[in-house]
Amino acid sequence: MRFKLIFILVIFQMGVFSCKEKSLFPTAISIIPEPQFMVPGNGFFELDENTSLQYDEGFEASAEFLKGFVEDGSGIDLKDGSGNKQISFEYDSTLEEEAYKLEVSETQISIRASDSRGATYAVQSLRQLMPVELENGSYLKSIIPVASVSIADKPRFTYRGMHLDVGRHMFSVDFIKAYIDALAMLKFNRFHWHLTEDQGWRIEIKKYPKLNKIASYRKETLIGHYSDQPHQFDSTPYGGFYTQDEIREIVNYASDRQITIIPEIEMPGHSQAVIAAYPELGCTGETVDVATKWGVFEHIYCTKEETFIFLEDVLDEVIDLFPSRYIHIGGDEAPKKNWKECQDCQARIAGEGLEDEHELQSYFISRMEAYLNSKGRQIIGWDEILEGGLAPNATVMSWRGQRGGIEAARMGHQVIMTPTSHCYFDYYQAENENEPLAIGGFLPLKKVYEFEPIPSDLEKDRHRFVIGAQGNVWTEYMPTEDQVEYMVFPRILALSEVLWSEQKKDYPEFVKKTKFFHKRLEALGINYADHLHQLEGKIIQTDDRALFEIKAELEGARIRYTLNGEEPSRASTIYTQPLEIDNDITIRAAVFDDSNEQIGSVFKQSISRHKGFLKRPTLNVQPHPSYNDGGVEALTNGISGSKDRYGDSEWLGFWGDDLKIFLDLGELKSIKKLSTRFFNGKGQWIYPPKMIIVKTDQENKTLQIEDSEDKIIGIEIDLDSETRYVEISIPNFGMIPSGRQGAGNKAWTFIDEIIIQ
Ligand code: TNX
Repeated sequence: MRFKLIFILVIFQMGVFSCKEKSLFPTAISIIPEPQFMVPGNGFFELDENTSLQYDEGFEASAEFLKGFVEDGSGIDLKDGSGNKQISFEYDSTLEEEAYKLEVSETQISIRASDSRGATYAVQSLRQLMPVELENGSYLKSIIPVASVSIADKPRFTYRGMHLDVGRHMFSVDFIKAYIDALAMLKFNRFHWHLTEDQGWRIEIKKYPKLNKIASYRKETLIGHYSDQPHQFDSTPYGGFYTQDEIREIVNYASDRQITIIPEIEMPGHSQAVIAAYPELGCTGETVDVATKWGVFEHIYCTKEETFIFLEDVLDEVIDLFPSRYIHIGGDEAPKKNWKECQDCQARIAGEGLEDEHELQSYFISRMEAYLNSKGRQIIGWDEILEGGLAPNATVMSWRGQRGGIEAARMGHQVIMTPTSHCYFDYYQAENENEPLAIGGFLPLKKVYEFEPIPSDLEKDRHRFVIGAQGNVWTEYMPTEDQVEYMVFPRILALSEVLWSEQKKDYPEFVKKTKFFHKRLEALGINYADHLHQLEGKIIQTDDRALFEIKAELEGARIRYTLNGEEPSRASTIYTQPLEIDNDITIRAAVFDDSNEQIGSVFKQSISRHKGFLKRPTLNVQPHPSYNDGGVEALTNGISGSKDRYGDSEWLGFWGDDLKIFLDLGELKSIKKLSTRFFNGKGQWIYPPKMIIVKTDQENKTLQIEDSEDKIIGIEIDLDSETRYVEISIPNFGMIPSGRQGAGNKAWTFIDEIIIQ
């Protein structure tokens, strides 16, 4: 027996340490999110049918969870009580809330915490020390080796959230539970459940049956992307809702896993489905359909008394179902057009002595806040609730960048950071041409990992108001559960580290851990996206030389490349050092495995050595911090941006600014043409400018830019100048017109390379 055991352990160690992909495995111990303090020990605890389980009062749920996990995973039944090989849960008053200590030695596993949350997080870490086969019951051996380790851990932020929009598309109760399981595994503690939308109302409300008869169903759904013209529909009714019984079941399920569900009931905007059911709650009384396409709609709740009675009744049922102290009441994207033309709303403005419709929105939110406060609850709202005056006790979810969050924190309000730039999991995650259709944008794993929820320009004494961050999963373009998983995993792993772990970031190490974690996701049957074999490149400038460096996500990968227009193959040159850019070049490269097979997709990059190449531009304003990954250098680095993802490091974004770009070519040059490109993503508030003005030492030319539906607006200006200086003026498009997504907000300008020939 003893011999057999040693043999098993040797095999196990070989599996981990001397596996073919040796460099891919950081160590036998790989936990996500990274614990604050962790020291690996020697040897293993051998968990088997002689292992006993003992716990102090208050730790029943976490101990039961562990027992269930081990039994379902391996058939091993942990015995109750103490023994000479035991797992113990002990109360330790010296530890902070949510903190835990986990010690694994050859003779015992000891967990210490001061509350059940800490104990649960200890179990989630312990789970990741066990073989992945336990995740699906396929572990057949009679001993589970658990690597010795000493961990002392606690979270960085108290709010660690993930969101899911079930309005645009709806998912089964089982899926919601699996989503909650995944959140729990990664030590998230808030699930923001977005339950109401223009396209569907998803919560049973007994007092208003038409919400579930009418508002929960739409007659059809848009096919393809919103920007594809003309719009086409699938002629298939879609809908449903969660019954109150199902909701209670899910709330309890989450609570057992230390997750609080924050329900969102949107107001005053994103409420067209309700108005379809109860037209009297809108301003016009018109009968409208539940929305069948995406975007922002003008039919919003009217501010007459009836609306407030309705919403208070709805919230009464909501707070009965959800014990959460926080209730999210939306507040985003509420066009004011109908309010401007509505007698009731205008009378409300006059009667309450309000300045305008923005103050009316603030009145709306504050009134609902007062109602919820009277029931012992607090509100969360999207950052638009700052406009027209913030409700006194509101927590702000900052999504249009971090500015709203900064403003709220300065006013002493709690803030949850969820900027589109780093937290929108509905954006593309890879350059791959065959990625599934997504709303737009570009948010690769690395960018999520690099997210810092505390803005660098927020004063130190305000930091404590930023209670955490959240990943948002808007489902316009995610009709299936598989696709939700694809968009969420593995980006959620990166976000879990942002929220939990305090130590210095180490992306290469994180990528190795992600690779390791993929196996657990596979065992769990989670459809994750695998882009770990993708490449990225950057220009390195040394004195008078320009070099191009290629890097793989996983360190040590074998990269082969071509410069002759051919696809890389097993015979192509192996990349060993940065490549000289002495001309216009196009590099194609890919990662090859040990047997010389290509893994991952081909990376392709063209670099243009034009007359402005690497001449550092000067700008009157800096790019918006959310869209400034490449810095202003990106304008002249010879590289154009993606053709459909504006969030990459080549596209610079400016929000509402009139732009002036100065270029010093260093000496007199004869130039014939200036070309550049603007991104056109009206659904994401991105508009090309209406004109561009170019001045050289000798010329002054203006080009009017025509509106179009093309995603990229390329412009070319013919010139005939001997010039050293070039000045480019790009007035911002202005306010987004009514009827468009983001109406009334300033438009974004996105520009990539400025090519001078
Ligand atoms: C903006 S974020 C929205 C959602 C969309 C999302 C798409 C927010 C508060 N509103 O209604 O689904 O963009 O990325």
